[in-house]
Amino acid sequence: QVSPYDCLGCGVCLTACPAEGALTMTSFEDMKPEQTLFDEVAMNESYLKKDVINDKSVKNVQFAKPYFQFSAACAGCAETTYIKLLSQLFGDRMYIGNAAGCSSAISGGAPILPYCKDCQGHGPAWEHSLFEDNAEFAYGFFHAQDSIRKELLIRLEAIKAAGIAVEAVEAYENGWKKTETSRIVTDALIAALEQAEQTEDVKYVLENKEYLAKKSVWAVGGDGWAYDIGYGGIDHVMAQNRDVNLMVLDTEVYSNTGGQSSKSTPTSATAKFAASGKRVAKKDLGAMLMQYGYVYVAQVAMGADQAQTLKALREAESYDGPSIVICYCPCLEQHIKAGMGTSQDEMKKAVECGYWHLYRYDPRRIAEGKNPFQLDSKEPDTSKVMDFLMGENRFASLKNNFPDKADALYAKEVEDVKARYAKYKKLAEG
Ligand SMILES: Cc1ncc(C[n+]2csc(CCOP(=O)(O)OP(=O)(O)O)c2C)c(N)n1
Ligand code: SF4
Ligand code: SF4
Repeated sequence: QVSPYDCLGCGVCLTACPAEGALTMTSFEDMKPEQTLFDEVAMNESYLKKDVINDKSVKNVQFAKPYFQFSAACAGCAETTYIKLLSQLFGDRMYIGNAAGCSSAISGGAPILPYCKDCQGHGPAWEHSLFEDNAEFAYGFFHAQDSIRKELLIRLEAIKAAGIAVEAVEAYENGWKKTETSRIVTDALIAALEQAEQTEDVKYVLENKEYLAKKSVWAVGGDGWAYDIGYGGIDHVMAQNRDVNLMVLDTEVYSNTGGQSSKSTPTSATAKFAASGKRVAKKDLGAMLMQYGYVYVAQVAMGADQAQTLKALREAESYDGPSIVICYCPCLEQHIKAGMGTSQDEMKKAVECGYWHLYRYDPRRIAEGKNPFQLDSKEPDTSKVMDFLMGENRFASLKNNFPDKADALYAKEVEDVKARYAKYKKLAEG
């Protein structure tokens, strides 16, 4: 059910819907009466059917409540699609640090805030960090939680020793860390303690009950943050081997300040500070962090493979260690010729030609004797790279403005693309 008052008319649903022709764009005036249905049915949580909601399939996860709704992003913006999905998966227990950038501007633009809570009062805790310290900022969330929980576990041991709610305490101690059981054992513990003798320790645990269930700590931000300004912090936090997750919304430029070049900008792309085309290859952030061996690293593009995106986000979150998911994000600043209504399709094209690759590096596989690196995208057809580049004015404009330099830079970009695939293929072969 679409909300006519909130639809931006971007047209992404028309190009992304797998049932071709199922959706048609019609005028706002015609659709206005539908708003009541949206407000009274789609937004009514009591109609959510718990049995159809699960996070294991793309279709089913869309029945889960998004805790990120109606942002002020550009129509067709891909950044919002990843944040929305993340919020559907973990929103009721998320702590988010958000680096300055489009994702913070669209998330914290008071008075219209897209983050929300559910009928039980659960929802993401969100805060805007500085541009340069977002990973450290989220790491602070992690440490605060960790310290409080250590004290809670000491109190629970004392409660158990006093013979109070022994079974519920044990179930909590064994189950709080697992995503699937955390909420269940926490609710059971709270219920048991509420019925128990109110000793000082019991009162302490109940006063701090909001900290009992497992939290999902995320640092979210753009490539300017992750590849450039905040990279030192990212490297430090990932190296600590603690349970902190990063989501990089990679638009390949500093989008929020008008499209400046970052280390993520690829060869031959034009951007501010790279008006005559970027000369050097895109930094391979994922490959750099894979070197630690204990960091979960994934690269995704929702429009190319929704199931792989879902899998990567779930794996990153469930990994009891540092994780980073790098998400390809078509953006207004890339000047896609076909328009932002094709932003999901553009991701598909990027992966088909090998401009972008899908992979997951899961350190848990090492203990199972398996290759931790899995290349999820198929062998690309690199003969289509030039078509892809010419479909976006950030590349195509180079030919008009610097005809003497363009061909050499395009050729270098094609070589960069091929070299990247060769590197990943080798990694996948073990
Ligand atoms: C230290 C510092 N330098 C510059 C800025 C201004 N600034 C705010 S957002 C931003 C660009 C963000 O780009 P990116 O991280 O790629 O995120 P995007 O907007 O693309 O999502 C800049 C330069 C700042 N806030 N702090
Ligand atoms: S995808 Fe775009 S056009 Fe389709 S319902 Fe959403 S905002 Fe409206
Ligand atoms: S400038 Fe790009 S990243 Fe920012 S809101 Fe617009 S489409 Fe999204």
